[in-house]
Amino acid sequence: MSQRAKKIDEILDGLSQPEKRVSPKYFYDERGSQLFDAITQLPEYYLTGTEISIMRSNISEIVELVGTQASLIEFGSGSSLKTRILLEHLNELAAYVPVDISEEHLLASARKIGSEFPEIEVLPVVADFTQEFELPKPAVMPLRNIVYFPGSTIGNFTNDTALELLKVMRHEAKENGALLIGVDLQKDPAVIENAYNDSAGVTAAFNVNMLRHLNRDYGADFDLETFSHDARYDPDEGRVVLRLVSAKDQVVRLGDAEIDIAEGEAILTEYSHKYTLEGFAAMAEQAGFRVTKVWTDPERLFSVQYLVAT
Ligand code: SAH
Ligand code: AVI
Repeated sequence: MSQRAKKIDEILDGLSQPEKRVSPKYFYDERGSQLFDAITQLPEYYLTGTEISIMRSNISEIVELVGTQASLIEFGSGSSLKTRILLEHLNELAAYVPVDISEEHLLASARKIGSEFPEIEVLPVVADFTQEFELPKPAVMPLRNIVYFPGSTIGNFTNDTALELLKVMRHEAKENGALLIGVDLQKDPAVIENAYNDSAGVTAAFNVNMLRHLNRDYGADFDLETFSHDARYDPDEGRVVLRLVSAKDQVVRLGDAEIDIAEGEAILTEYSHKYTLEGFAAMAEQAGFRVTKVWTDPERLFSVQYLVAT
């Protein structure tokens, strides 16, 4: 079965569930990656600015923990924005390995990083990191692997799948490796909800763009005008729920399948979990990591954490 046919099966399977859903990884075609970059610049989207300021304020300590001649493996690297802070300060990096599903965007970002940091070997990997994938071997033998997972992308996975993903990262970190991860924290629900309902409508465009991606690459015929963005914070579950709500009864085609969607019915497109420090540490421990350092901002909106393999 081709990769495309497998993905169509996966999408149809999600759309056949009692609560229709499509994995958030389908946000990220080239346009989706650009819209995400635009989200990071929004005044309401506190995550990126806060994480960058935490990284900058603590960079000496981070550099000391990472040590020399490490291989930096980034999951979901996007535009590698925050990585630049690390690359500017880390000593004698063995290699930088950005891993992302958004092919054109990853390759363009990796080329740019390569020209900005000619002394660093940049080895991009186009892969879905929830499936098995091979890591390239750097020319210089790394002394240790540091997995980097910024942006609180971990929050886009349910508890079970987040644990599985942390186990994959633990496997890649190997015996003396570590994980440097950005984790968004629970806080005033209004602050969180605002971040996913920006006044410029960029998050809405990002959400609806998933349907454009499904139309173009997987032969669907969603009428984009008939779906609207919905984002709410569920304090009991500690997560934002993103949905696309249909304005009418309709039938959508995808390959040979026909999907009935009722007026007011929603397609779940993303969860964005917000953690407590204790809750995240407990999950990480189950995956074979111990949290050794947590940096936060003065308002404790966001955290950057350093975990060692146990
Ligand atoms: N790390 C960046 C980008 C975060 S956006 C930052 O912190 O700003 C999430 C990134 O993860 C996107 O670039 C997206 O393409 C990538 N991504 C999401 N799901 C993925 C998957 N299953 N496999 C590989 N990459 C994925
Ligand atoms: C990539 N990820 C951590 C973002 C988030 O905040 O959950 C994706 C996003 N969805 C809407 N806005 C941003």
